[in-house]
Amino acid sequence: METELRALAARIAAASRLTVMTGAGVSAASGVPTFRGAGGLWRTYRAEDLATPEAFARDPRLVWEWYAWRREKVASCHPNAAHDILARWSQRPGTTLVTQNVDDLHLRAGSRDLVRLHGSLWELRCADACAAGTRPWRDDRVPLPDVIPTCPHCGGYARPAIVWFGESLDGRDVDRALDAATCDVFLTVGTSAVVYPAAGFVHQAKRRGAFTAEINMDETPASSLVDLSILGPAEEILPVIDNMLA
Ligand code: BJW
Repeated sequence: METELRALAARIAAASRLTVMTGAGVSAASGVPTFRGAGGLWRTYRAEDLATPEAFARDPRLVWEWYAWRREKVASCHPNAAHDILARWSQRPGTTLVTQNVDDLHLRAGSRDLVRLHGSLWELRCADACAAGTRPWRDDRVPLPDVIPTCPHCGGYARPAIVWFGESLDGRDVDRALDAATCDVFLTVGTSAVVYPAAGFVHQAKRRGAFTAEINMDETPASSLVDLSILGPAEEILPVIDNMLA
């Protein structure tokens, strides 16, 4: 393991362009539930019932109750060592942090040049896509005053500014992530690598000649593709690599 970690640290030290893509596993040590695997959110709830536009159209109250619960949970969580180290690395020119996480813990840790592919739990937008309400607005209140919040512009329902299944990601975010896939080192951390288009970025990076690596508790579909697969918790592995860089 130490040889692998030293090899990765050497690659990172030499990289002009470093891209790190994270998933829910990075926030697990902060107490934010992951989606898949033991204790994952999808073990208790069906994605189709909660994280699709159809689910919101069918029962906005149920969907908002789920989001209110998650906002409350995340509000009491704090960035862990993995967020802190990635925030520090993000200050280095040429580094891009791409996340699938909606908890904003990378932002709270002070990350720069962050691409949030799937939106934020802390932003809302108009569910009817009224002209002024398509631009997300921030709302950190916990709890929100109304079970179903409304759009300040048209008075219709507001919804979480999160990318649900079957919805397109913001084209600008995808472009930034694809641009960052042209890099010297592409490191993927704490993601099950099954949700597209995010899961495809490491393939792009590899095709474009990047050294690719993964840090995860378990093997994923990306493990056999990457140059280096490191099994272990991100909040323990990243500090070891960071020490090797010092
Ligand atoms: C640790 C750890 C520790 C634990 N240290 N590690 C191509 C092929 C097939 C399907 C599709 C395709 N293109 C599009 C699709 C459809 C769909 C999709 O990908 N489905 C797959 C499930 C098959 N994609 C979409 O619908 C996307 N839209 C799109 O592509 O639009 C165009 C289009 C539409 C329709 C058809 C075709 C094209 C949108 C995806 C939006 C994803 N949104 C969600 C949830 C939002 C709800 C919410 O959060 O409120 O985003 S899904 C959920 O999964 C969430 C996450 O960001 C995302 C990824 O999960 P992540 O982060 O990987 O978490 P986990 O839980 O899965 O994994 C955690 C990992 O951490 C595990 O591996 C652990 O081992 C590890 N771990 N502790 C290190 N301490």
